Amino acid sequence: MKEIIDQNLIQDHNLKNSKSLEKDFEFLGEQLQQRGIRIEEIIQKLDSFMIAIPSWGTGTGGTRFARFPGIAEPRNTFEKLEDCSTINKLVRCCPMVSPHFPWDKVDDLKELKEFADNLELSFGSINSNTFQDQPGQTHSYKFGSLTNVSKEVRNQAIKHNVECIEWGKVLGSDSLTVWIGDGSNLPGQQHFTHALERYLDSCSQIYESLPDNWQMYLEHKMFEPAFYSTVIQDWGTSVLCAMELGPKAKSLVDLGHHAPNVNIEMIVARLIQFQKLAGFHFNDSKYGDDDLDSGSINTYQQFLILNELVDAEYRKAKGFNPAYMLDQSHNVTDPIESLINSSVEVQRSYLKALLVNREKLQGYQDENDALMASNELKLAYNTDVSPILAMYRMRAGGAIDPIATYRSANYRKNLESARPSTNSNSSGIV
Ligand SMILES: [Mn+2]
Repeated sequence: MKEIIDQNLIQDHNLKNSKSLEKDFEFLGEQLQQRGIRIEEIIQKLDSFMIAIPSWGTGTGGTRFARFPGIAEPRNTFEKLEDCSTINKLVRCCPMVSPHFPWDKVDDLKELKEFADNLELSFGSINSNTFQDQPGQTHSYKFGSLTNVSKEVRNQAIKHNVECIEWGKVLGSDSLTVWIGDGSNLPGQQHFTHALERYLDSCSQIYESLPDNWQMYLEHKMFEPAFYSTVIQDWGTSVLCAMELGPKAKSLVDLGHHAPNVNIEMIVARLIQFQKLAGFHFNDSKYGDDDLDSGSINTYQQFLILNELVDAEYRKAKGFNPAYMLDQSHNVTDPIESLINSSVEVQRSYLKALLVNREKLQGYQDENDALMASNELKLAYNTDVSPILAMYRMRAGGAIDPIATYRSANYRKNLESARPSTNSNSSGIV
């Protein structure tokens, strides 16, 4: 593949913007200095804050009503990696791809690993898929997978997860993310307790196949595809299962998988306290969805979540090492643009959380000064950290303005003939 986003293009764009960026960065540095914050220390923190791209997010998403594909969508895993590389070249904070099997299964996984290596990409958590039937599959998941009443069906789902671990080992991953759509659509359809017993039994068999350095991320979701009850419906059930399974099992927090108005940042604090926070699927939602771009709706909530993470970093909380990933559906935007924007929005929340003066906040808390405690958070949240984000990208070889640079490359147009439409409807969101 011809390198369409090349360094020269990025540098040409950066040249146009670098002078004003230097000025903005210097000005912000002076402002932060007055608050006792050294901007160079803050910007360095971004070096270790990386967000994985979900391979399936590179294709246009859809709803159960329709999908409206864009041009030059990736048709296979290799092309998905090309798009992930394009994103990372521009933002320099997304060097990992989280694959989804069997969607991303290729004949030669070593070839895929080499392909990723050449693009300076590595593989994040492996996602299994037992929420839909695949062509040629012996048993159907219509009535569940790991919790199905039939042992044959459960064994098929367990086998798939164990295979995912094997494939992940070849790709250099070190975690398996398990989300199941199992549940029921009518009261009485499923015995709540027996279904969860079957889940634990199935997961413990998968757990036994985990290499020593691997973790198992349990992802919950309140509803959908099951609309009356879901087996792993909330963080309580998820963490109970993680505790039953063992230290390698942890709870994954997908921002869109909670009941409305739930205090997600508090859930995050609880999971950190008990060393059960696996990581995140970042997205945003307005109603009961998990599909909108990160930071597009509830930016303060996203900041408060990152605030808990930075607090855990600050306290050097035991066992704290969460994995960050985006998980959203791009129905009307170019997925590359949404993933660029979203990764930067998560970085933005992280940066703002770094600006909170933790000693001051602790002081206000100890004095029961609710108003000033809130104002300390707001001071950080209301600071425009855009110059730090842009400076980080420029120094790392990325684009000061990644969207404008991407658009000027005519990426999709240039790939249109190489990637003809397949009318594929395989994009999913979990
Ligand atoms: Mn998810």
